[in-house]
Amino acid sequence: MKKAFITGITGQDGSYLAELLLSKGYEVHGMIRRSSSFNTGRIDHIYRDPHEADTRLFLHYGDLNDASSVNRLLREIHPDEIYNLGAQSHVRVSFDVPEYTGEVDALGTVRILEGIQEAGITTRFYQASSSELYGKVLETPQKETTPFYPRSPYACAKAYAFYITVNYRESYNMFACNGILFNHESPRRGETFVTRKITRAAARIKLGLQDRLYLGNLEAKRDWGFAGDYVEAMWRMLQADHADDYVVATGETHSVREFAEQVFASLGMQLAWKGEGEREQGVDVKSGKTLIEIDPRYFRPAEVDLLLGDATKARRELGWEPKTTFPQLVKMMTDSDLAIAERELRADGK
Ligand code: NDP
Ligand code: GDR
Repeated sequence: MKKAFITGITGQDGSYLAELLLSKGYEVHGMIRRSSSFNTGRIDHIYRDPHEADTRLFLHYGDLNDASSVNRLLREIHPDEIYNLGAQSHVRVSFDVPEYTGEVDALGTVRILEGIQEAGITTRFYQASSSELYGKVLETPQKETTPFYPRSPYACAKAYAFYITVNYRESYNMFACNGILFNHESPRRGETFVTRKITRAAARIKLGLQDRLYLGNLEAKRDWGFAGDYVEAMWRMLQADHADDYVVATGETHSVREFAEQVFASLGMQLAWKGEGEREQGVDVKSGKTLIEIDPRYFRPAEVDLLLGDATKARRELGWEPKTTFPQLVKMMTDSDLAIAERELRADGK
C-alpha cells in the first residue's frame, strides 16, 4: 500500500486530494495544526476512529513553521509521496502578514525538502505552486515558459518555493514537481475568496438573510476551474516517468463582475450596474434594490489583472484535462450555498 503525506489536508485541495488518494487505496497521513476551534470540517466525512481496523487516514499535529515537527513526521511516516499544500494562501492577507506568509509558504517548503534529505528517504514531492507567480502579465496565455512577475508577498514566497523545488530536483536528483495551478474553486472553497464570497452572499440575499455584498476590484479576470479536477493533476504529476513542472488551467478567463452576474442570475436576480469606480453598485433590475457595493478595503496594493492558462503540456504529457465547465462550477457552488442558507434559515426558525 502506498503512503502519502499531505500538508494542508484541512484545506480545500487537501480534502479533495485525500478523498482521491483513499479511493486509489493509499494510506494517507495529514499534517494538522493545533487550533482553538475545530479545523477539520472539510475532512470529517472521511475520518474514521484510528482504533478501527481498516483505517487508512491518519492525522498528525505539526506546523510548517516548526522544522522539528516536519522532520519527525517524515522520519516516522516514510511517505512514498508528499503533497505540500499547506500555506497562508490568501493573497490580500499576505500584504498584512508578509513575514509570516514567507515563513510558511517559502521556508516551509525548504523545511520539507531538507527534511527529506536529512531523513534519507526516497520519496516524490509535489509543490503547490500558483498562477500568482505570473502576476503582472508579460504573456497571454501563460504557460510553463512565461516569465514570473510576482505582485504580492504571497506570490514572492511562492516564487521562492517554486525555485527551491527546482533546485532540489537538480541538485539532489529528487523527484520534485511544481504544479502551477490556476485558481480552482468548489463548494469547499474558503468563504473569503471571491467566488465563494459571491455564491454565499447571493444565496443568503436570495433568502433574506443578508442585504448586500461588498466587493473590491470587479475587473480582475481569472481562469477558474474545479478543485476536484485539479487534485487529479497533482497526483498524475507524481506518477509520471520524470519530475517536471506543469501549468494546470482551463484555458478560459472570466471577470469577477461576470462571475457575480452569473451567480445572481442563476438565483433569479438580474444585475444592472450603476455609477463608476468606488461608487459603482450592482442593482437588482426587478426590485431596484442595491445588492452589490464596492468597498475599497478589498482592493490590493498591487493587483493581478488577468490570468489565463495554457495547460497543453499537462494534457500532452499527463493526459490531464479539466472536466468541469465554468457554468457547471457556478451552478455547483451556488446550489451548495443555497442549501447551506436554507439550513441557516430553518435553524433561525424564520
Ligand atoms: P486553503 O487555504 O484552503 O488551505 C490551506 C491549508 O494550509 C490548510 O489546511 C491550512 O490549515 C494549512 N496551513 C496554513 N498554515 C499552515 C502552517 N503554518 N503549517 C501547516 N499547515 C498550514 O488553500 P487551498 O486548499 O485552496 O490551496 C492549497 C495550496 O495550493 C496552497 O498552498 C495554495 O497557496 C495553493 N494554491 C491554491 C490555488 C487555488 O486556487 N485554490 C491555486 C494555486 C495554488 P488550517 O485549516 O489549520 O488553516
Ligand atoms: P486570488 O483569489 O487572489 O486570485 O488567489 P481571490 O478569490 O482572493 O481573488 C480573485 C480576484 O478577485 C478580486 N476581488 C476580491 N477578492 C476577494 N478575496 N474578496 C473580494 O471582496 C474581492 N473583490 C474583488 C481580487 O482583487 C482578485 O483579483 C487565489 C488563492 O487561492 C491563491 O492561494 C492562489 O495561489 C491563487 O488563487 C491562484
